[in-house]
Amino acid sequence: MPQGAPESGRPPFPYRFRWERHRCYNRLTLNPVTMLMNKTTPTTTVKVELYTSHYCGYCVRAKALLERKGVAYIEYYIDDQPERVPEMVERAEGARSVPQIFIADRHIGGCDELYQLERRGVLDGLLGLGDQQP
Ligand SMILES: N[C@@H](CCC(=O)N[C@@H](CS)C(=O)NCC(=O)O)C(=O)O
Repeated sequence: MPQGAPESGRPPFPYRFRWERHRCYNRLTLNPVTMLMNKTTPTTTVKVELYTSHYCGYCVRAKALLERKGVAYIEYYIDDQPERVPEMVERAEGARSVPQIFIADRHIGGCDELYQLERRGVLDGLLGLGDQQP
């Protein structure tokens, strides 16, 4: 058996670390599958999309804000789906950094812009949260 061969189905290092991180992120993500598994009820039906990558602190921060609000989002990991990159760049009008965030198909920008909207008190309105926020 080669050195570093998988134990109990785990990929060998260095893939193992990435696999662990992926699992960790997936646990945090309120994607439709996770919501079904955790029986999490979203607080809004507004479509929120994020283009993200692994090992991206800005992505984690952006997702954390949405999760605090109980907002479900669709996440496209561009390292797993490289075909999404041109799509992201086109929708984000040339921006290449991650995250790129869209609320109801409207381009918001990255993590900084998301938090800026929150500070200005307009994010909940865009998310359709109104008075229903927990
Ligand atoms: N100001 C941006 C910073 C995002 C950023 O720097 N993201 C890194 C990954 S954590 C990135 O995409 N770097 C590659 C690049 O800028 O092309 C935001 O708030 O989203």
